[in-house]
Amino acid sequence: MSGGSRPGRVIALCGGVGGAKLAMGLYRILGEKLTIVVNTGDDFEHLGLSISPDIDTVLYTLSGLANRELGWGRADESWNFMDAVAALGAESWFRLGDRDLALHVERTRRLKAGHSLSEIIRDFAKSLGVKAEILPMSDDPVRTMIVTSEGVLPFQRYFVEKRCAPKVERICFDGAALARLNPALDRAIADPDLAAIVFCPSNPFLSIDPLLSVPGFAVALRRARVPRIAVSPLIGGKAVKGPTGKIMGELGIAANTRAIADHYADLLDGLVIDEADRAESASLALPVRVTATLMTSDEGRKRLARDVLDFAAQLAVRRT
Ligand code: FO1
Repeated sequence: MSGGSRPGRVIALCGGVGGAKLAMGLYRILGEKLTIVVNTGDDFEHLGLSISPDIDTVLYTLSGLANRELGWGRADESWNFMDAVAALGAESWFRLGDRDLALHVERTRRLKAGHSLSEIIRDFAKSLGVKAEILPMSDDPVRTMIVTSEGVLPFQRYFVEKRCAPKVERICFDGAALARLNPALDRAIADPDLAAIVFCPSNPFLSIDPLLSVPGFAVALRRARVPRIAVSPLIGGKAVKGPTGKIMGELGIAANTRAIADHYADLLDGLVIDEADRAESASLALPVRVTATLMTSDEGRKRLARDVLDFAAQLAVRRT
């Protein structure tokens, strides 16, 4: 994939904000040759609407509509609906912007009419001009539940309402045992043109584990005959944004790149880590690429994506 050769298909596994940044870098290079499998464990029903936060973050990011200040929702947003909801005394802890509402209302209408989430997202992507394939991990409901010191909390109650403050004891994925893997993922993995599988720098416990909890997902990844590479979400033992480091501490796991590699274990052929963690590379039992992983600009996203693809090409050569 390096040296200007034609890139093959890449599958990216992704949660919300951090993952979507690398997905965007990959999209700039690969266009329609990118398949993004997105976490739906954060999905929930709110104010009568079906919300899919991580899928929407990916859609908005790739279509250039993302709200970069908030890290979620749409740019150019107004909040008249939310103000009116709050004035009624209804729940306003989870904010839905006026423009953002369009996705939730139309998704809810179509789900009720019997369309699958995959079909709906395929159509939204087309309407928004996104050429990459965006796949919900499953069309069946999987709901991330956080077992905390304050009881069991549905994901968004923990993440948004409680601002990740309660101590995490365990994380469960309700519905996962019965969920069917998105069949399009099997097809993407079997694609002879497939060149790499990339675990975006999303929270492994909250954003990637829901994907791995769907029966058949980990098996499919193990069967893949292409390099599987993760980008560590940690820089100097801390997440750029979000509670990855805090949760690792609460679960009794050291917040370092070794723990990330151990977490994904035999699903990985290589790990990309930040310069700040270079000293840890000696303790890692798999091939490592050390580079700048902070993505503060579009150029930074594309540069990291290029690094990841170059690393994958290097690992592919080693296999042959
Ligand atoms: N995150 C917040 O911190 N506060 C919100 O009010 C909020 C609303 C929201 C609405 C639509 C959407 O797609 C995402 C939204 N998010 C909000 C982000 C989201 O809850 C999380 O960032 C993800 O679930 C974690 O990846």
